[in-house]
Amino acid sequence: MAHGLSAELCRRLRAAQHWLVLSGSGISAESGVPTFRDAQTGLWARYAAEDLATPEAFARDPQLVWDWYQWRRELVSRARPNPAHRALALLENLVPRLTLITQNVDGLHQRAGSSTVLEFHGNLQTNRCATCNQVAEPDLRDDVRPPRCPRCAGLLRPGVVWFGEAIPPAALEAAFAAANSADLFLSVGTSSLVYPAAGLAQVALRNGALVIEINPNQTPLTRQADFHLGGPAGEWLPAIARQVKDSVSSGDHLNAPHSRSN
Ligand code: BV8
Ligand code: ZN
Repeated sequence: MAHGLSAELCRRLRAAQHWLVLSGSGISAESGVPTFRDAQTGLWARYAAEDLATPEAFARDPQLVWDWYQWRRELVSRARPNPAHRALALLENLVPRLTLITQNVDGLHQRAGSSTVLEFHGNLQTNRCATCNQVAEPDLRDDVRPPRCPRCAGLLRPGVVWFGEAIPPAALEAAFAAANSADLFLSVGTSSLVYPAAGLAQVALRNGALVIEINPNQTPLTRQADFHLGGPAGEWLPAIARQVKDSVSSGDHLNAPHSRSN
C-alpha cells in the first residue's frame, strides 16, 4: 500500500495508456480560490456564483458582474498553484499520454507548468466584446465599468462560458474525442453537476475506462467510479504522482512516455 493507494490501483495506474483528467474548482480550493459550491463572502455574500455567471445577470447589471469578475481576477492573481496542480504537471511527463481538461477559469494549471490545458469554460484573463465578440483588452484610462470595446463601443465581458452559453466548439470536440480514447478518467475536485463537462465521465465509462474520483465529498459520479479517493486533491494527486514516478524509475511502468501529445 503506497501512500494509501491500493496495490490494485497502483497496478491500474501503471497500465493506463491515456489519462484524461477533468478538474473542477475543488483543485484550486487549497490555493485559496473559493469553489462554486462555497458560499460567497464579503461583498458577494448575498449572491450565488451561478446566478452571476449568466448572460442575464450581465444584461441586468453589467457593472455588478464586471466587478465580481474583477474581484475574482484579483484573488486569482494573488493565488499560487498548489501541490495538486504541480502533481498534474509532473504526471504529464511520466505517463504515456495525458489530456488535462479543466472547468476552471483561473489559469492555475498553466502556472503550475501543465503544457496543454483544455479550458472547457474559458479563462478569466481574457475579455471580449458582448456585442461584436472581438477579443479586447480594457483601456485602463477607461474608468467606466465594464470598459467599452475599442471597435464598436459595446460592453466588454470576461472570456468565460456562462450558464446557458455554448462551450467553444473546438474545446467541446477535443474533450469528447479524448473521453472516447482514454482508458483512465481521473475526476478531481468537481461536483460533477455541470453539463456538458460532467458528461465526459459518462463517455469514458461507456468505453470501459477506469474511473477514479478525488473529492472529499460524494458526488453523482461516486457510485459509478472504480475508485473514490475521499480527501483533498493536494494530498491524493502528489501521492499518485509519487507512485507513478517510483514505478517509472524502477522500470516496471508498462509504457514510458513516448509522445508529448495531449
Ligand atoms: C450549456 C465559467 C447549452 C464561468 C462555468 C438542468 C439539468 C442539466 C443541465 C442543465 C440544466 N439546466 C441548465 C443546464 C445546463 C447548465 C448546467 O449544467 N447547469 C447545472 C448547474 C445544472 N450548463 C450550461 O449552461 C453550460 N452550457 O449547457 O449550453 C447550449 C448549447 C448550444 C447553444 C447554446 C447553449 C455551460 C456551463 C458552464 C458555466 N460556466 N464556469 C465562471 O467561472 O465564472 S461553470 C462553473 O461552475 C465552474 O466553471 C464549474 O464548472 C462549475 C462548478 O462546478 P465545479 O467545478 O464542480 O465546482 P463546484 O464548486 O460545483 O464543486 C467543487 C467540488 O470540489 C465539490 O464537489 C467539493 O467537494 C470539491 N472539493 C472541495 N475542496 C476540495 C475538493 N476536491 C478536491 N480537493 C479539495 N481540496
Ligand atoms: Zn465590439
